[in-house]
Amino acid sequence: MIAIDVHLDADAAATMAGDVRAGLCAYPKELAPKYFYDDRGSRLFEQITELPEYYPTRAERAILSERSAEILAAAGRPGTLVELGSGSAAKTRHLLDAMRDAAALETYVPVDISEEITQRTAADLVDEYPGLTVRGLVCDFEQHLERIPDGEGRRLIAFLGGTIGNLYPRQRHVFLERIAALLGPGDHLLLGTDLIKDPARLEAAYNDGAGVTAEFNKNVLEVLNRELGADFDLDAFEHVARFDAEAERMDIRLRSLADQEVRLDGLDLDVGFAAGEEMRTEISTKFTRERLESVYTGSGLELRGWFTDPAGDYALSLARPVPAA
Ligand code: SAH
Ligand code: AVI
Repeated sequence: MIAIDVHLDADAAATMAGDVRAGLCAYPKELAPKYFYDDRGSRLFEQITELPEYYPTRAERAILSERSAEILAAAGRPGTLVELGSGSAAKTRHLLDAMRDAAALETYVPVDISEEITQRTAADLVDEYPGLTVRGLVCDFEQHLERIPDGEGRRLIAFLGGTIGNLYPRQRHVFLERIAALLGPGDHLLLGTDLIKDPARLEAAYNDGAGVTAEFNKNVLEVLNRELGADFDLDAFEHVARFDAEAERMDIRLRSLADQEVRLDGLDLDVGFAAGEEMRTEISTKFTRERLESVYTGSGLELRGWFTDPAGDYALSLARPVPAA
């Protein structure tokens, strides 16, 4: 059984228009990473996950393939898996397999801003897991978490891939507080986080030799051209990705290669870019266990389990709301 609720309506179009206007009129200019993910952006991200330089997906898959049964036991054998930013749910199969093997698997709830990939993922999963109910939600998880359907029984909310790292500290704090409020007694959060390591490896992961990350980054300009009638020339920008050691995050930008003016008909806006000017399109925060523990504590959550790959590149952590005293 598949039911997908789509909550990307006129409001979503207005939100995008407002966000983009504010971001392009700010100094320095900035665009939100959620706008990467139209169908092409989702496919480009899938290609990134297979790049030799991009280790986080392989590291997370290694943990899930080895330890899903242990993670699920620690999470109290949930029957419902809610996944935020689910994408293709490629690695999620390890969790679903372990739930099925424990005869617990009932419902999977993918939550993603990209409708195409969510529909494809839902269709694939009902074929692969006979009897599985898929109740998907296409929405902005920062705005519509409360639309996640209530389920019977114990739930695990998974947020994989390190996508939490794409939120600023303030956004992350609000988001985790809302997740804490969603978790009922016995429910858990399973969170994927990339860990701090040699900056050279971090920077290589976001500056791949094949140029796929550059294409993914520039895809946000394609999205604006289509959705907001803009005339960005993709060849007039270059991809930039640097590690900001102080903020402990990758800082991903598009740099204008010339003095240029861009027209956005949908916003009735003309925006000037100077040669060399950089516009941030994404941050990707890297964590330590200590830092994550303090992030959890500040949001009313407590760390209950810590699972890393053998190289210690990446961590999955299990958390639950701090029990009332
Ligand atoms: N979980 C997958 C995909 C990670 S890519 C993995 O680990 O490989 C990030 C995913 O989050 C994309 O599928 C994107 O569409 C989704 N996403 C990004 N921002 C979002 C938002 N604000 N609301 C809902 N989904 C979002
Ligand atoms: C989805 N997110 C966790 C990816 C990351 O690593 O921050 C997106 C990405 N951006 C460039 N490469 C991958």
